[in-house]
This record gives sequence, C-alpha cells and structure tokens, in this order.
Amino acid sequence: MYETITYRVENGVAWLTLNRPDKLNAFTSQMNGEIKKAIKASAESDVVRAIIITGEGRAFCSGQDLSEVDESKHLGQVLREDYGPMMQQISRCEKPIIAAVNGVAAGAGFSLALACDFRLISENASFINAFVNIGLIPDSGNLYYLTRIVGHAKALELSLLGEKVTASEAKAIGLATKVIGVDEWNEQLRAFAGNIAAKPTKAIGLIKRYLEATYHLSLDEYLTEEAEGQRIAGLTQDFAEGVAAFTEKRKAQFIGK
Ligand code: T3D
Repeated sequence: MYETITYRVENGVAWLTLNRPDKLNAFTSQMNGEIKKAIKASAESDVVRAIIITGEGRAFCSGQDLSEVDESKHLGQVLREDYGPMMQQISRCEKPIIAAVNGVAAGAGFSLALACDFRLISENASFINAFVNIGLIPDSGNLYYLTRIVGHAKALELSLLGEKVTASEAKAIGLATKVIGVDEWNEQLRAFAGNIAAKPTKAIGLIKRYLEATYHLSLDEYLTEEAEGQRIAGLTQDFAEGVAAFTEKRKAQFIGK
C-alpha cells in the first residue's frame, strides 16, 4: 500500500515515517503522493487523534530529490500540483500534527516541519533553508510559516544564508517546541503525542482553524467566525465532559467527539 513511507496507528496516534533513508528521505513524486494519502487517511480516521511525521535513519527529510527531475513539468507546476496541496492538507487537518525531527530537515523537508503544529526535535537535528544554495527561493509555504515562527529578520537571515541551524539554536529562536535527547527520544515522543491525543480533539481542530483565520479577517469578521466556532465546540461531548469533570473535581476523560 505504501512503498516510500511507513504508516501505522498506535493508541490513537498515526505514525507517518518517511522511508528513503539512503537519500536522507528526499521527496520523490511518489513519496509526496503517499504522504498526502496517509495524512488524508489520518484526518478521516475515527480513531486517530494525533499525527506524527518523522524520518527513518539519520535524517528527517532532505527536500526534493534532486536526482528526480521531471522534464515535462516546470517547477511552478510541481509546487502547484505536489507540494502546495500537501501544505494545504496539513493546514486544514483538524487534528494536531507533530513533526518529529530526528535529523537534518532541508529544503522542502524544512518546509514540511514548519507546516506542522509542533516540532519535537532530537538533539541531533538541524535545519537548513537549502533552497538558496541551489538558486531557488524557499517554497512549499516555507516563508509563510518561517516568518510567523521566527520573525522577519531571522527568516530572511536563514533564507539568504542557507546555513545549518543546530538543535540548540533552533530552540533559542523558537523553531523547536522541545529538544529531546537521543536516549529519551521514543519515550518522550510517545508521551507528548499521547498527551495531545487525549485532549478534546474537536476543540483542537477549531483552535487551529481560527488561529489561521486571524491572519485573513478583520476583527469584526473574526469575532463573528469565533462565535460560530464556539457554538460548535459547545455542542461537543467533550465540552460536557470538561465541565462535569471540573464540577466533580476529577480529571476529564475526553473522547474527541
Ligand atoms: O521540483 C522541484 O525541484 C521544486 C521543489 C523544490 C523543493 C526543495 O526541497 S529544493 C531543495 C532540495 N534539497 C537540497 O538542496 C538539500 C540537498 N542535500 C544537502 O544539502 C545535504 O545532503 C544535507 C545538508 C541535507 C545533508 O548533508 P550530509 O553531508 O549529512 O549528507 P550527504 O552526504 O550530502 O547525503 C547523503 C546521501 O543522500 C548522498 O547520497 P550518496 O552520495 O550517499 O549516494 C546524497 O546525494 C543524498 N541526498 C541528500 N539530499 C538529497 C540526496 N539525494 C537526492 N536529493 C536530495 N535532496
């Protein structure tokens, strides 16, 4: 079913592992399609409440496979047909998505990590906005997210210099949610994903949607939209459970509905 990634669901968490370690998990068109298929399956699943994207071997993802050039398409077409839809799918997914950055994330691999909701990074991880090193501009939503995450000046610096950002630098500039030691990697990743998967999933989806809307709407428009979002949240079983648990002074057991 999948050849360039592996996909499994464990305890409400979908694990998407990019699986071309010899090429540092560089994107081929096939891998691009399989990631989108797995994200769609996770988004539509009744049991999945959090998604982890990670890489096999020593890298997270080295971006577009530079040995696979489709002569029949120009790069704009590749972005419109392959990468753009992936970034839209991640943005519109109403479940939390964690980039578990186990090693280097370069080019569109960096963009993929930026588009996710959290970046848990190994102490061995690094980021490279490698596009400028081969004469391209950062793509796949890279500048859109990078500016929001680290601010204009830092985004410009990383994009123009194309140099390696170490894990500790990434943490210092706000790129990483958390830096995890190699020995604790699996345990901490599972704990983080388990914690977010146990939260009220519908509310999380709405928070993602409305936070994004703040960038496009006027305050008046936003307040109207926000009221609709809260109407929806207020109808969930998790809201009823949250209030009951508070009143009864116990921990809430959310079911994601
Ligand atoms: O269609 C379009 O092109 C538009 C879309 C563009 C989106 C993009 O992502 S453009 C940016 C593409 N990515 C890059 O430019 C990064 C290229 N890779 C690197 O700069 C370095 O490999 C790294 C800094 C990521 C890691 O360096 P290092 O020294 O740890 O490893 P390495 O020795 O360079 O790589 C190991 C192997 O992976 C090597 O193969 P070999 O010699 O052992 O057979 C290398 O060729 C291969 N590899 C690494 N990255 C890619 C790759 N092969 C194909 N494509 C790659 N992106």
